[in-house]
Amino acid sequence: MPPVTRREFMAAAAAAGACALITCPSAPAPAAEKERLNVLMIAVDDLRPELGCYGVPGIKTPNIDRLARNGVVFNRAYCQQAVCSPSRTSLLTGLRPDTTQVFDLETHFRLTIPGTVTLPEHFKNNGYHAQGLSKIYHGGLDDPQSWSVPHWAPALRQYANPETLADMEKRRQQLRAQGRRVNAQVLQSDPKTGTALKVRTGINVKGPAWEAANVPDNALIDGATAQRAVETLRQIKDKPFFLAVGFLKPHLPFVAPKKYFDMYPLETTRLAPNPQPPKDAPEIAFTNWAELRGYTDIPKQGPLSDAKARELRRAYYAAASYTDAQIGKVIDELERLGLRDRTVIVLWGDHGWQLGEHGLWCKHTNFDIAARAPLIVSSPQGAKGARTDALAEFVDVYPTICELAGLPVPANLEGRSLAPVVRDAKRSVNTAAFSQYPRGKVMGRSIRTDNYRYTEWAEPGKAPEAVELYDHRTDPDENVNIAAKPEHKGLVARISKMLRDGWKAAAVK
Ligand SMILES: [Ca+2]
Repeated sequence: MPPVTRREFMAAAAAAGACALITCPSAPAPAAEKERLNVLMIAVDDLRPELGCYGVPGIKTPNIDRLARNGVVFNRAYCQQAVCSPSRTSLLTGLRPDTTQVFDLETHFRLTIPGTVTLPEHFKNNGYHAQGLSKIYHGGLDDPQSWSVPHWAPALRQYANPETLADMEKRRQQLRAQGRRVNAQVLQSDPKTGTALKVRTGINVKGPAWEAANVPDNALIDGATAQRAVETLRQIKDKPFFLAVGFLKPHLPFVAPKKYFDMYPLETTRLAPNPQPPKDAPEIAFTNWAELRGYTDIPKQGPLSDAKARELRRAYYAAASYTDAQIGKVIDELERLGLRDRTVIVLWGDHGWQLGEHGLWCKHTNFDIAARAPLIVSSPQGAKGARTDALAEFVDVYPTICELAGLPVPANLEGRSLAPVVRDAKRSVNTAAFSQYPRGKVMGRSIRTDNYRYTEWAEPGKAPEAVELYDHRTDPDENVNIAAKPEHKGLVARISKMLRDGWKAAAVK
C-alpha cells in the first residue's frame, strides 16, 4: 500500500464505510468524522509487574510509572501461557493456545491457523501503517504479512564484554566441530513468503546470567531499538500508524549498562519472601528452570545460594530500569511530535517471572507469579492514573486496541474488549482469567477468579492427576495448596466447573 496522509486515510475510510471485514456485516460503520487513533504497542520481554506503578517499593521505573499516570494499570492481567511464543501468539492473534495450537517455541501459527488475521495485520488491512521493531513475535517466527514494511531487529550481541563474546564463539565452534547444532534449523517454510513455519532450536550457547556493561544505552539491543523507534515515529507521524516496539530486557541474560546496576545496592537487594514450594503442591507444578541453568554462573542442579539469588534479583531490576529508560525515550518523542493525544499506548510484559519464589526461576509454570504480567493502557479517552482490579486476559488486548482506536472488532476473537475498564476503571468484563501450561502429555489448566487460583493437571480426556487451589484473600503468594482439604470439596467442584465452562461463560453479566 502506498503511503497515505491522515486526511486521505480518513476520506478513504469514510468512502469504504470502514467495515470491510466479513466478520462484522451488521456492525455500524464508525463515524467518518471521528478520527481514528494511532497505536503504540510496547512489548517488554519477561517483565513481571514489579514496577513502581504496581506499588512495589524500591523499583526504579519512572517512565512506565509516568505512562501509568496517564492511563489505567491492570493489577490482575494474565497471559494465556507463561512462555514467550505461545503468549505472544495468543495476544497477537486474539486466540487462545487451544486454538492457535502454539504451545512451544518452534511452531508458527501460520502452520496451524494459516488464515488468521493478526492484530497488526488488522490495522494494516484498515489502512494503517503497521510496523514492528525488535521482539514482537518470538525470535525466528516473525509474520511478514502482519507488517506494512519488513520487520526490523537490531544486529547487536546479547553481551558487551569482548571476553564473554569470544568465549561463547569458541564454545560454539567446539560444538560445531562435534557435529552439534547451535543454530535453529528451519524444518518447514511457507513456499510463497519464505516464513519459517516449523523450526528446531539448536543448542543455545550462553554466557553469564548477568553483566553490568561499561557501554552507553545504545550499544545494547534495547537502546538501539529505542533509537530506531524514535526515528520511525518521525517518519510515520503523518499517517495513521500501528507501531509495535519490542524490548528484550529484562529477559535473560540480565545485561544492562552499569549505571542501572548502580541504582540497586547489592547488599540491600531483597530475596524472595517465599523461597519454599507451596505446602502440599504437586510435583508437576514445578520446573527445574532449565532456561537459567544454561548460563555459565548457574549450577546445573539444586537451589541457588542466597548470594547468587541476590545478584540475579538485582540484575533483573537493573535490566528492567534500563528498558524503562528506553521506553521513556520513545514516549518522549511521541509527545514531542504532538501525537500523544491521538495515540493509544498499550504496554505489556509477555508473562510473569519467578525470581526465587517457590524456589523457582524463570516462567514455565501456572503459578500466579508466572501468569500475571503488566498491562497498562493509556488512551486519550480513557481514565488517567487509575489502577483496576478488573480481571484481564492477554487475549483481551486485541479487541481492546481495536475498540479504543476505532476499528471494528473481528468476530472470531476469543477475548473481550477491556475498553469499558479503560474508560472507567471501576468496571469489569471478566469473572475469571484462564492460563495453561503443558508438561508432556499433561496439560495444566488454570483459572484465576476474584478470590482463587485453581489448577488441574490432566491428560486429554482423563481425570486430573493433580489439582491446586490457592486462596488469594488469605494467601496471595500461593504458599499453601488447599485443594485436598475436605471443607473445600464443594468449592473445588464449583471452580472446576468454571474452568471447564471456559471463557465465554466467564463474562460479567
Ligand atoms: Ca518472554
